[in-house]
Amino acid sequence: EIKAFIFDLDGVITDSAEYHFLAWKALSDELNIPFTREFNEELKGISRMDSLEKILVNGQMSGAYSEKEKVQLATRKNAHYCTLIEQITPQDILPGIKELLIDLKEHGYKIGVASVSKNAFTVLSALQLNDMFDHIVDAKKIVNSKPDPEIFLRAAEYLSVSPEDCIGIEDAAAGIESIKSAGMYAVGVGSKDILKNADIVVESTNELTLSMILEKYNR
Ligand code: B16
Ligand code: MG
Repeated sequence: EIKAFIFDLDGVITDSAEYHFLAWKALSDELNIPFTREFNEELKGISRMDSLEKILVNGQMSGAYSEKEKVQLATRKNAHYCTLIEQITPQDILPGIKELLIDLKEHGYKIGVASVSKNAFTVLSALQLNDMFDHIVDAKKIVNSKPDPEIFLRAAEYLSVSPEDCIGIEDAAAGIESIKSAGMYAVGVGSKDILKNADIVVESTNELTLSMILEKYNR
């Protein structure tokens, strides 16, 4: 019996995924490394340092920087990202999300956030959504980023529900993997081709309603 809903942040609650893209794109341009939207898909749900490594490997530049330099590059990307997210206001909550959260609360479901972003608290504060969640997992305490199930399992633990009673909502392939390996029901937002392993996929967040999700779940 479903007792909790666990949300990804970037790309599900707000489109901060776009700001991650812009910040990585700017860094890649500086380093003369190709960076496309298609490649960016592979970075969704991946931690900051792992993302940088993927970008460098893709540009055959991984050997060109020391560990210390890599940390500096990632810090530079983050500084740019932090400037970009200063623009975020409650108007940037993706369509249907606020309504869904209110509906979940009214029906007594627990609500969690499982974002590997170390900026998740800042983004949720800017959206004025912090109060809606029973628990926001602190990414700083997570060892393995998605697709590892760690962050979704941790969220369930904090919400005191077992994983099989949770529904996870994600926009990234790595995130869907994470939800499925945690033993939860996975709702994908985005393209069916990318989110192949989700139990259900919707194209846009405004299709996410409690009744639709439960209906599909109970089918
Ligand atoms: P930060 P999510 C993830 O957030 C993003 O999808 C991913 O693109 C980003 O690199 C990662 O957070 C780390 O973010 O650099 O802010 O710590 O999708 O799990 O909400
Ligand atoms: Mg995401």
